[in-house]
Amino acid sequence: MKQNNWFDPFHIQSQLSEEEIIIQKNVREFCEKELRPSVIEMNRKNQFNTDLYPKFGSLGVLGQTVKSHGGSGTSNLAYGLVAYEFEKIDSSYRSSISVQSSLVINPIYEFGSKDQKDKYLPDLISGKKIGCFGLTESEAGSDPASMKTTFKITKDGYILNGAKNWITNAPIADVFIIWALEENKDHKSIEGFILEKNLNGLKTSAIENKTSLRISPTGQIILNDVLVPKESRLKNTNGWKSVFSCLNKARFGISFGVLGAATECWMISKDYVENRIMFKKSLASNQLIQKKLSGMQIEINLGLASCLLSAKALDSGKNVINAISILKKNNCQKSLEIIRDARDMMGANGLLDEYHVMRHLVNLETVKTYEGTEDIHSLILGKNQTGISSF
Ligand code: TGC
Ligand code: FAD
Repeated sequence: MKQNNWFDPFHIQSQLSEEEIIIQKNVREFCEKELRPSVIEMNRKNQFNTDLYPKFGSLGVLGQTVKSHGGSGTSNLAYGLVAYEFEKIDSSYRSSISVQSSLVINPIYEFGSKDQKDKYLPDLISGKKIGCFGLTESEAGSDPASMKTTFKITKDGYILNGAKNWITNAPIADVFIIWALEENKDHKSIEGFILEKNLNGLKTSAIENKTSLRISPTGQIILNDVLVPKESRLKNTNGWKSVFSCLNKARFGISFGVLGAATECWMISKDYVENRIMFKKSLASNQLIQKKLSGMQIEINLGLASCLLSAKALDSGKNVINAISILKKNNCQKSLEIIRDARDMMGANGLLDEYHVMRHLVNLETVKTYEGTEDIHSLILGKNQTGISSF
């Protein structure tokens, strides 16, 4: 029998292992049960439920590629599929797992001492503790090397001063990964520190009234003469390379994730136009509408096929830095275009939050900006192509 495989024309599902299929199915069921029913209300209230973290932990999606300390040791491809499923519901929920996994558990696992791993990883992987990653500052976004946060070496450890801004989870975090430059040094060596809440001189505040990614708590971290012991430094980092290696992981997840949001909006608008009667026939029977639907199908599937290729390359130990910049930039851009078309096809109803599409659209404005803006990824690719830095 001829099969109409319009949803998965490249047979991506057939490229997944049995384990990856099961993980994706379990995560999809979890998201439908635990996240979807309250997503509109949580977005309206600008609220995140911290009780979700232990549930994410039990589901095995925190630090899922880590092979010790309770991590499930899955493939990177499985991590991408999880991001895809979470972002179908809301980019905020994908952010909550991306930050904890790629930006908190990952640096501790890659660059931490045995004691640091034993102390922090089990609670972060189980979701008992929540983490955040402080790189950006008000005056140092795309160019984090201009940061003002410093550390000074003392006989007991380090003293940190500075202010981080736009930090996911800062207002709810127990564990803070903080990046700082050595005070008064010309060579400006970058170091990472693990800080805990309630330290003297560490304060956080929330950014209120975000119009995008409203479910995800975002905030500032103020460090005022924060004294931390020697053991707080991540000992095995190697300059900026180490910082960027954390970003690679998060950007990889985002590349899959945004396609989840786009797929969701594709399906919502497809259902809408199939059922909406205008000019005495269904909207779906118009050529212009079908062209938009096929445009969505094309870009989502090309995006997913490239994500699959890069995930397989990553899982076989290949360098995928350029692929990640291509995918972070292109998938965000294409997903935003798809979601705008979905909104348009639904007319006035597309503006209502109960149809979800507008929420995804404004969320993707954040996703396009964080983890390297769209233009910064163009410039990274340009630099790697020509050998000339245009920053
Ligand atoms: P550059 O000279 O290019 O590089 C310095 C050193 O780092 C190495 N490197 C990398 N290593 C691993 N992976 C990568 N992707 C790397 N990119 C560069 C590079 O080889 C070099 O090593 P070495 O040995 O030669 O010293 O540095 P630059 O200052 O010119 O870089 C500029 C730029 C613009 C690329 C970089 O600053 C950048 O990526 N800016 C964007 C900032 C950003 O993405 N911030 C993200 C903050 S975290 C966040 O947004 C979390 S949101 C999370 C959520 O809620 O989901
Ligand atoms: P800017 O760097 O000021 O950029 C403004 C514009 O100028 C952009 O269009 C950019 O592309 C363009 N631009 C910049 N430089 C150039 C250039 N050389 N050439 C041409 N154009 C250029 N950061 C963290 O460290 N941890 C987090 O957990 C985190 N979570 C976030 C959550 C949210 C909701 C948001 C919105 C941001 C978060 N960020 C986080 C910060 C994020 O990484 C930065 O916002 C991002 O890196 C961009 O920096 P910026 O906002 O200062 O923009």
